[in-house]
Amino acid sequence: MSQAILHQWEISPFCQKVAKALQHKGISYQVVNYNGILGSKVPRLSKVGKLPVLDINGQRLQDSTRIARYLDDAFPEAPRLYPIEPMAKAQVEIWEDWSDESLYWFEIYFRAMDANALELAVEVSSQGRPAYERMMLKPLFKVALTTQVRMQGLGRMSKTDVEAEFERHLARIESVLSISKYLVGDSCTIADIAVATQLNEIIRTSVPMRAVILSKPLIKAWLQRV
Ligand SMILES: N[C@@H](CCC(=O)N[C@@H](CS)C(=O)NCC(=O)O)C(=O)O
Repeated sequence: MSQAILHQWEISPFCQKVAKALQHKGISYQVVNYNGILGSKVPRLSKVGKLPVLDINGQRLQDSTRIARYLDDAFPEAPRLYPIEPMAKAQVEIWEDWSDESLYWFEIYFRAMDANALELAVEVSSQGRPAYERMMLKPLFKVALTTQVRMQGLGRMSKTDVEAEFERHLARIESVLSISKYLVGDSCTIADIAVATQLNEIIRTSVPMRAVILSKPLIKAWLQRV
């Protein structure tokens, strides 16, 4: 197999999800980052225009879930991301979809609504780029994230209500981890990778939410395992 290339933003949970999925499968890869103004090249990488994009075996794949499925199909001998047993597989896919489509918005909310979190996100997203690009990125980031989260709906809710909903999600994860080592059964799957990468991105930039997440002992230990 030729070397896989992951086109990514370091700050993107979906890109981190693919990086961890590749590591789980034991596939070596190189990373191309689109920090700062290099982000203007992303729309040319695929029709959808989002990251992650993975070049592998002469193919270009877009979307973290499609990539994860491909990795299991193309490398069946390596540790699986999705279980074979249908009920477990369905549960894994539901966790993954919930994480990508719902949990993700909490991360965007906590970044858009907190000046410190936004500052950290801009810092990571402009690493290796000239200082003026960082200055340009900050207002663009703020407008993009705020608009997205308002359109989605969380951005129109009170901070207290959003934090209470997030706490409920954490309580559910903590409760599942009190009966099994991973989210579905006793081995790490894409469910764990998808949820953990979203939580890790919240931990990375949101100081208040970092404390909330890490106050859950089972989640804290599980994040270290995943
Ligand atoms: N469902 C996609 C979501 C990817 C996604 O939303 N990526 C964001 C970065 S976190 C992106 O590329 N945003 C740029 C845009 O929407 O134009 C996946 O799982 O890969």
